[in-house]
Order: sequence, then C-alpha cells, then structure tokens
Amino acid sequence: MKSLETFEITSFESELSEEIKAKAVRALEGGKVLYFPALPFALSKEELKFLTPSILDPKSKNISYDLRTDRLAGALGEAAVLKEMVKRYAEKSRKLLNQLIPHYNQTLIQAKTSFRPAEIFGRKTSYRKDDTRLHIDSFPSSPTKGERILRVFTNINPEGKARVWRLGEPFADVVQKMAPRASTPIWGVPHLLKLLGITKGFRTSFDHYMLQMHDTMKGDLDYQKTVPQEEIHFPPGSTWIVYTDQVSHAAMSGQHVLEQTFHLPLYGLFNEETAPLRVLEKFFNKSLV
Ligand SMILES: O=C(O)CCC(=O)C(=O)O
Ligand SMILES: [Fe+2]
Repeated sequence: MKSLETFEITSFESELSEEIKAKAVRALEGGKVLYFPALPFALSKEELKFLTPSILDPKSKNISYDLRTDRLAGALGEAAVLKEMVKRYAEKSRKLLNQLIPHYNQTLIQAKTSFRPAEIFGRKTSYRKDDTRLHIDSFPSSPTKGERILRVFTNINPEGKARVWRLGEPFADVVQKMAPRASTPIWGVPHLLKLLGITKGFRTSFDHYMLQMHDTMKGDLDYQKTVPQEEIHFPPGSTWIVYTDQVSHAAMSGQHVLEQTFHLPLYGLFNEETAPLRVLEKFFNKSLV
C-alpha cells in the first residue's frame, strides 16, 4: 500500500541499521505511516483485566497519562497497576523512536500517552470531534505554533479485532482544497482566547488555518466520500507511527489501542519543508507564527 512503509521490527528496543533509520525518517516526514505488523506490546494477565470500557470514568472517552508529571486521568477507582502499564508504553514508544530516528533524540518532546478501551465505531459526538471523518489533527484549545504532532499507536485488542483507519490525500492537496475556504484570522481574537483561558497559549495564524481545515474537511460529507482514500486494517500486535498533523486520517472502528503523542519543533526535523507550517506559509506567501 502506498501510504504505508512497512518494517519487520519485532521489539521496541531493537538495534537498527543506518539504512532502516534513513528510510524511516524520509518516509515519515514524507507523509507515510510507518507500519510494524509484528510489533506487539505484551500485557500481563493482571493487565488484561483492564481491557474493558468499564474502567473509564463516565466523563472520559480515554485514559490519559503524562510521563512528565506521572499522573493518570480518566480511570475509575484505584489505578496504580493501570498507570504502570500505560507508563511502560510511554517509555517503550520513546525507546523505539530513539532507535528508529536518532535524528530526533535531542528535540523530541514527550507529551501525553493514552489508552483507548472504548469501541470507536458508532460513537456519538459533534462532527468536529468525530474522528471517523478524515482530518488532520488540530485541537481548539491546544495551539502548537507550528510544532509537529507525532503519534505512536499499538493495537492491543485481545479478540483479534483490527483497528480500521482510512487514509486520505497528501497534505499539499488538503491545503489546495481546504485553505481557500478558510476564514481569515480576526485581529485580537487570539489574545482574547488566551486571556479567557479558552486556548492554552496563543492561537497563531497557523493554528487558526489548521483548525479551519480540520473543521472544513470534517464538515464536508461530499469530500469525505469522494476524496482519494485507502482503508487500512491494523491488526492486534501491530504498531504504527504517523505525523497526524500532516497525514489525513480517520479511525473507523476498533477497540483497545495504546497511543503516545510527541511534539517536535521544526528545527528538529530532517526536512523542515515537509512541515505543515512551511507548506501553509508557502501557500499564503507569508509568515504564520
Ligand atoms: O484512535 C484512533 O485510532 C485514532 C484517532 C485519531 O484521529 C487520532 O488519534 O489522531
Ligand atoms: Fe486524529
């Protein structure tokens, strides 16, 4: 499949060749999904008991963990063992990236880890939050100011159930179609959003356009149906890595996945020109941060 670059790596701590490392960074920044069909995250017998949506606090759709503060959120009751499981994933996914793309080691910022024990098919939400629609990641309350969003996923479903995604068109094509439909940022609004605590930090023009594209893509049902796309099945025991701010994706169905988010400043990239910020700046012919 043209959207995937497949690797036969079977451990999160493998020593890798220079050839594999070079191939990985180019493919990843070029907008491919790095796919590891046989890279499982093993659970103990005790941990297998966590594979149920009933451990979720009814107010949360995911369990989230922050390695920086060692805090777990979204779980019901005493969750020390669950925290250790999610923390182990946070550490293993970091080790994998350190091995696979040593170029990022100095600049990669580890953000939140999540465990997603609920079935995603048929979940009811507003269209903006509906990740079964093709989108690029952009979050209303968390401006990135151009920093990258890199995610590692592992399917830990115990019943053989794949996580089914769709992958859409290349980022440059998304921009060609969606950026002309975006409103222009209104002077003063980003200051107000920050002042009122609606955004964590300043929503730059880059963040404004990313959010507009995210919403416009999700809101256009004709685009969702007709845009060139591929359906991908990620089976249990597989892992994949993707720049979700760049790669148009939708998660259609599946249950029980672990996910680790990283941020990367642009100067950490192998090729900055591939970053959404640079592509959008070229399109609008001006600086956006
Ligand atoms: O849960 C998933 O499989 C992916 C959802 C998604 O859109 C994301 O994590 O960016
Ligand atoms: Fe997403």
